[in-house]
Amino acid sequence: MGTEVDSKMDYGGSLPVENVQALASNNLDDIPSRYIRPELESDEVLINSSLQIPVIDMSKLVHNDDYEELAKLHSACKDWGFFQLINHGLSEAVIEKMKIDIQEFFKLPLEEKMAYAQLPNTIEGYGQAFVVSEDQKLDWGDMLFLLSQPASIRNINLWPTNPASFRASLEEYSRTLENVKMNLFRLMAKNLGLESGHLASLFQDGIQGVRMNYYPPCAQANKVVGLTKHSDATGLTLLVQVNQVEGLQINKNGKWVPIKPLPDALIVNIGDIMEIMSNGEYKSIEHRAVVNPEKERLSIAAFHSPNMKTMIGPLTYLVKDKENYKTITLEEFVRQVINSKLDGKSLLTHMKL
Ligand SMILES: O=C(O)CCC(=O)C(=O)O
Repeated sequence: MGTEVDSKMDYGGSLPVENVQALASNNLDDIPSRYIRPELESDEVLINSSLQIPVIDMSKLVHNDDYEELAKLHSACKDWGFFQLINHGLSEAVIEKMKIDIQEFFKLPLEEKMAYAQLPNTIEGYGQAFVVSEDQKLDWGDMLFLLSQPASIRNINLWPTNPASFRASLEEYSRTLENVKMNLFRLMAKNLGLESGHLASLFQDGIQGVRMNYYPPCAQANKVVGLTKHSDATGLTLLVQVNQVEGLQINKNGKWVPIKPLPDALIVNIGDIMEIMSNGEYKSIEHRAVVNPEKERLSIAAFHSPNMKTMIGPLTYLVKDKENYKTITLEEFVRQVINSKLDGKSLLTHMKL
């Protein structure tokens, strides 16, 4: 969902709410009403559909000019806003270490995890995000959100030391993801008709935040939601599903399409900032996470924003007839994101002209 900030600045945060993993461990007969989502009943989910997001092979793009694959990438960004990236260059071992360590972290007793709890009025650390009022509906999930790149913005006290390898795993994972991000921005710039380094220069030394999600099982899984429908506010998200439990769904023409992650693929999605910069040519798509009745689910989302001096608005070269979005500072944009509840694409709607 994209919540990166410059840690030196005070942007606001989320109200503290109950820990969902602890709540779920009580095997409740009645789920507290704040988690019950009656609106889910009317949603259409394409459970057995063969419809799937495109698969892009990075090895065909980085070393070779495969025009067919480049066109496929362009269409994935325009028509889907989501794709699976294979042969992305991130080593399997790096991903595996990260997956093991985050699973170990969420297994720790609550008191140990709470040593990394969000401080009041911040979004970093262990807790929940985007809770802005006492009567707001809540998600069936906890998270650990950490600013990870550039290294200078890290709040290292919030990086777990148990498991002992966690910090090294996240450091390596986050650093190598930056290469994937830069390669994608070069290719996307080419596809948009920009000079090939244009997007990469805006996102060079940009902010990366990693959100590690834990969704406990819920006996009444069809009544709760792990993560409310939203589009990611940032530029580009790179996501891995940690265990074999599926739960990510994207909104395609008003219907929910469950994503079936390929082993070793990264799931990539366009965020609001990229939609705005491309003046609407690329789309940030609403998505959500649903909960499994029997099994826990974990995912790791890495959000990428431009560097803090970047203005958020359509890139001049991409405004052909009409400018479709306002231009504001990244600081103002981030403040709006952090202090709003998740609500589909509502933030993007506010940016429309
Ligand atoms: O858990 C997932 O698969 C989706 C996570 C997500 O959308 C997010 O963290 O913003």
